[in-house]
Amino acid sequence: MGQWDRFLQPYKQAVDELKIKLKGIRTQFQRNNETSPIEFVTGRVKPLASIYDKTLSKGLVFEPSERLAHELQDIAGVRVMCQFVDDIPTVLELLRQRHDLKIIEEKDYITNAKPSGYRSYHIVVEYPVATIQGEMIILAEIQIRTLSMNFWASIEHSLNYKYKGVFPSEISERLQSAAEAAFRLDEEMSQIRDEIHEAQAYFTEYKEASKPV
Ligand code: 0O2
Repeated sequence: MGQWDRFLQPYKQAVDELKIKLKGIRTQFQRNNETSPIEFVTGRVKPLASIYDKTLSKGLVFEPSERLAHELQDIAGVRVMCQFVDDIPTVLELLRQRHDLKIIEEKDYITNAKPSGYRSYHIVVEYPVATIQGEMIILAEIQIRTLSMNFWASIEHSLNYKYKGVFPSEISERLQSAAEAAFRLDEEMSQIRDEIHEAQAYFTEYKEASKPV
């Protein structure tokens, strides 16, 4: 096993465990026939190429080290998608109550969107991973956002990759206006949230009732 594989192994474990735990929250709500504030969860260990880019931009040496583990807080990254903006504080509260992770930093890019138009709520957590050498505390970043924020961010991320952050002005303007549209979509959906929840509960009951015995 190479030194990078060894270094990244506990991050992979942290991502796998956090994904299972966060998906578990959704399952528990569903079992109680309650609407889940979590729609779906994804996670990834930062690819080596992105770790390399970030070490360059932060003036760090590209090698597995304590310093790198401390400075790059999103080597382990998990994303929680919610239907409504109001679900985000609910998810945060559920995470604050847990004893298996410790929130050490919060960045609210929803109240304060980034100049790009990016909106999301980020928390950095300390997460203990049990390894055969003993317990290791891993830093992980959890991004909590609505489906609409996620749609915008994933499109912008792909374009960013293509244009390396320097967008032609027309694309830049379209992205700004798409960010405003995504914001308005969240607002509109919040207005009819109760109606949507009722319809979803009805649909779930209907699906359960029509399952073959
Ligand atoms: P990837 O591919 O998702 O890993 P730093 O972490 O030092 O770069 P900062 O501002 O302290 O900077 O971190 P921040 O903003 O809390 O988290 C950075 C991550 O948030 C990014 O990771 C993206 O996932 C997301 N993000 C932040 N700003 C934007 C944006 O304008 N557009 C999009 N699409 N995503 C954003 P990476 O490493 O950039 O990418």
